[in-house]
Amino acid sequence: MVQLTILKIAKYGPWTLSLGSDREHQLQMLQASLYKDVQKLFSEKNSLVFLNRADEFFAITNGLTLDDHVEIQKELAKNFDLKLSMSIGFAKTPFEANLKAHEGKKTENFLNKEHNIYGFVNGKSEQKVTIIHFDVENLTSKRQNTSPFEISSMIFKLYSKMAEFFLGKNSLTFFMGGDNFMVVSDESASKHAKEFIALAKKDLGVTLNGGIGTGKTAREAVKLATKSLDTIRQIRDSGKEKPEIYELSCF
Ligand SMILES: Nc1nc2c(ncn2[C@@H]2O[C@H](COP(=O)(O)OP(=O)(O)OP(=O)(O)O)[C@@H](O)[C@H]2O)c(=O)[nH]1
Ligand SMILES: [Mg+2]
Repeated sequence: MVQLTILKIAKYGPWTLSLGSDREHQLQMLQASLYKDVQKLFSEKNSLVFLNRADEFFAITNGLTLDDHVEIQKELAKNFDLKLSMSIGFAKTPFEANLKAHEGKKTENFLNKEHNIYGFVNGKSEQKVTIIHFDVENLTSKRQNTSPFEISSMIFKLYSKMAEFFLGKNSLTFFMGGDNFMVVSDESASKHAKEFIALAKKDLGVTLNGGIGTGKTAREAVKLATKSLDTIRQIRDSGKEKPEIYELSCF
């Protein structure tokens, strides 16, 4: 079971208008500081937060209870005038957990009205999450004869293809910066990762490495996924033939 929490700034649209038209720099600073606090508060509870269009975040919250969410809302209220809504969902796959969270908000299924928390919470019941950390092989060499903006264009094409492919596998893809992507996956991560690595090579001429991690919490899964990716690099740098994917699990 994967549990995720969708965080959204409440009544953000009308509030942004209240700032007048010289507002973009203020909005960017607010979004960056909000992200920093949200990542800090959730990661302290062994979750991990993924940016989704800057005014919305996806936290993978395996093992977190409703009380944990209330605690985080109270902390955020100390630092920000704006309020966040939280919608929690859990399911066998990340995409279905996202649907449950969405349904909880849409049908106003309150878990805690005072703190704007909706949805369905699994808390400390059976939890398991698999995350794939993808990284482009040797992007540094591409920088020699391709300009920064053209690199970005290629990375976003790759992001678009990856998001679409993994959505078809009930999995959620996030861009982490640089040439890094993370996919919150279902249980068939290695099969799907291999398929996508072949597709990216065929359609975009991009070589990817995929580190896979399975843990009880998001932080544990991400730690193992990144360790897997670093293991691929170590094998490559030792002169041996590198595997395309590598997998570690705490189970
Ligand atoms: N989010 C995130 N970004 C990273 C991480 N490691 C590196 N980066 C970013 O990715 C960029 C590219 O670095 P690398 O992927 O190490 O460089 P590379 O030339 O592609 O080398 P290899 O991936 O080892 O083939 C860096 O400039 C960082 O911005 C990571 O673990 N997480
Ligand atoms: Mg790379």
